[in-house]
Amino acid sequence: MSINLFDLKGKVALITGATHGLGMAMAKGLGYAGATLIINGASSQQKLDKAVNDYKSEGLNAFGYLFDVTDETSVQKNIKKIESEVGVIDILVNNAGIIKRTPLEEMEVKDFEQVLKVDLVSPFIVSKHVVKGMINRESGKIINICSMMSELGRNSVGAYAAAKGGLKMLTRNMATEWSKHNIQVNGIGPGYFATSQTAPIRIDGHPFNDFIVGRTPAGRWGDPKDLQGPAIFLASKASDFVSGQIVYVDGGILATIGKPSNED
Ligand code: GCO
Repeated sequence: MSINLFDLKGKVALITGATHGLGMAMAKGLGYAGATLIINGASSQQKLDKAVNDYKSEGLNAFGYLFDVTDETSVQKNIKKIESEVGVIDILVNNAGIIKRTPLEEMEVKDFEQVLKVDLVSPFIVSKHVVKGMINRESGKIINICSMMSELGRNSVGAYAAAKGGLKMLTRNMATEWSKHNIQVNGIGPGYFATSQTAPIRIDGHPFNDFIVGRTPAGRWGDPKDLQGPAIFLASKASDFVSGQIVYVDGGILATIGKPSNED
C-alpha cells in the first residue's frame, strides 16, 4: 500500500499576492499537488481575472478574491465569503509583500510603516482570521514567506529586513501557540529569485547581478519553480511534525561566507 504524503487533493489553499511572481509559482505548485486554489490580489480585478485565467489554462481549480490584506474588516469579510462559497481553508500562504529600497536615514516614516504593514502586520491579520476555523477543526497549515533579509542586512532595504526578521519570529510564535491544535506554522525564505521584484537589480552587467551570482553557491538566480517543492512539503502531511521552522530556499547563500572573485 503506497501513501502519497504530498497529496493535496480535497484541500483548499489561500495564497495572498498570488497574481504573479513567487506567489503564483507556489500556488501553481499546490495546485499541481491537487489543492483548490484561492488566489488573492489587491491591485485590480482585471489583473486578478487575468491571473485566474492563467491558472485555469493549466487545468487548475482556481478562484479569485480581490481584497487588501492590510484591511482587517475586508479580510474578515472575504474569509467568511471564501469559506461559504468554496470551502474551509486548510492551507494559508502569507506571500503578499512589498519592498522600498531607500537608505534608512532618507526613508519617510510613512514608507517604513507601509512596508511593515504589508510584510509583517498582514500575515498576522490574515492568519488571525483563518486560524479560528483551523483551531475548531484541529487541523491546518500556515506558511509565511520570509526572505534572506530575515537573517541578513543589505543597503537600502532596512524596512524590509525589519519586517522579514519580524516575520521569522512571528512564525515561531504562531507555531508556539497553535501547534497544539495540529496546526503547523512554518516559513519559506527565498534567496534571490528572477521575479519582477528583483528585476531592477538583476540586469546583466549590473554589479548587484554579478554579486548575487558570485555570492550564491548554486551560481544562479532562483527560478520561482524552485519554491514549489518546499511549498508542497510544508502544506502537506509530509510536514505534520514540522513547526516553527524557516526553510531557506537560497541556492546556499546562507551556508557560506562567499568567495573572492578569483576562486571558482
Ligand atoms: C533586494 C531583493 C531581496 C529579495 C529577497 C531576498 O532588494 O535585496 O529584492 O529583497 O527579493 O527578499 O531573499
